[in-house]
Amino acid sequence: HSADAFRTDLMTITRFVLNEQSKYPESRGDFTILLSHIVLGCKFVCSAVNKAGLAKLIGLAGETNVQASCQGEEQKKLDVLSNEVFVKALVSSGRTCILVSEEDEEATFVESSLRGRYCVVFDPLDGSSNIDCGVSIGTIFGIYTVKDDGEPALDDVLQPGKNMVAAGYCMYGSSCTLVISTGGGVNGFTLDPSLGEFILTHPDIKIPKKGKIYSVNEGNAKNWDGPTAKYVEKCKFPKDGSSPKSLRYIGSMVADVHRTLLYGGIFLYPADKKSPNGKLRVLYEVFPMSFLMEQAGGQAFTGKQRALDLLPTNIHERSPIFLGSYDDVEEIIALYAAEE
Ligand code: AHM
Ligand code: MG
Repeated sequence: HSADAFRTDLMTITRFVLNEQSKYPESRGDFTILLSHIVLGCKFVCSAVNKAGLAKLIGLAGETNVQASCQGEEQKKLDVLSNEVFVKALVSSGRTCILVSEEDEEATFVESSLRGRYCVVFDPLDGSSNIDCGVSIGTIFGIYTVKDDGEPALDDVLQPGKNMVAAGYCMYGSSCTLVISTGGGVNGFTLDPSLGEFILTHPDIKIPKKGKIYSVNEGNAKNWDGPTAKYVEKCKFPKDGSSPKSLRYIGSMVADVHRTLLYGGIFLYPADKKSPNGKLRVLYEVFPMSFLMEQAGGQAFTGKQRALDLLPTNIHERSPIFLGSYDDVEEIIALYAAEE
């Protein structure tokens, strides 16, 4: 009967979140409104990404730039466009007060007439190196509530990841998939383009306890620290009689994390001699993905501590990150502990 139920009783993301929020008697629907504005941003970016390959044909990038570095222009446009759409959608929701975007140097403080209780940190279009060849890219977001009723300040977004009230990503891939957690597990929704609605397709996602895949940019191996190098060596030449792991690396965090969540395994963006803090940004990359991993039963570790315990001091701060299946991350934790 369940197949039938799915076809005629569609669980849209709005309906799902309304159901969840109704468990809290004090809920005023603010979160649902905020989320519907995030969803609008995702739908817009999805449609823009899908048209990007046709840009020359339909004149999306503008006629003036056709000869020169048309590709570069389009790419820049898509990043900037996505950011503008998200910022405007979030501000106009009337539910936000501080926005931090990977695209903007400074945080945006929402003017008082439109101000709400939520702070949103986001990367509007992550995986920029993959745009021009049609490989999956995504949006990542995390949501905090302001600490108190005082004047909003940067401190309201410089909170540890464990304080997030929700986190998620939208992947623009072979289908458009939105994965979100509000702290009670992880759920995945797929955009039905004919309806323009995200429908629940991946209820209560749990990451396998142990996986068979590792995901890392091995081109950086020469500069890795001891534990990272030892771990990857173990993946390739296990000494306990188990089979070697497979390597999968897309270079889009959203796509690599999405596969890790569904299939299990580990995603690494470690520190190296050139970048002692790794590459990925704490607020809008490391925290949301770590939040989702923990909610799905996995772990996220920085090389020093549980990722969600980190207290950021700068909105664009970076951190090394190891996340994925519980047992796989446990191994890397042990290797770092042995270092000390
Ligand atoms: P970006 O914000 O410039 O797109 O960089 C972030 C991306 C992540 O999506 C991905 O995990 C990582 O950079 C890949 O980096 P690298 O090319 O160094 O392997
Ligand atoms: Mg990014």
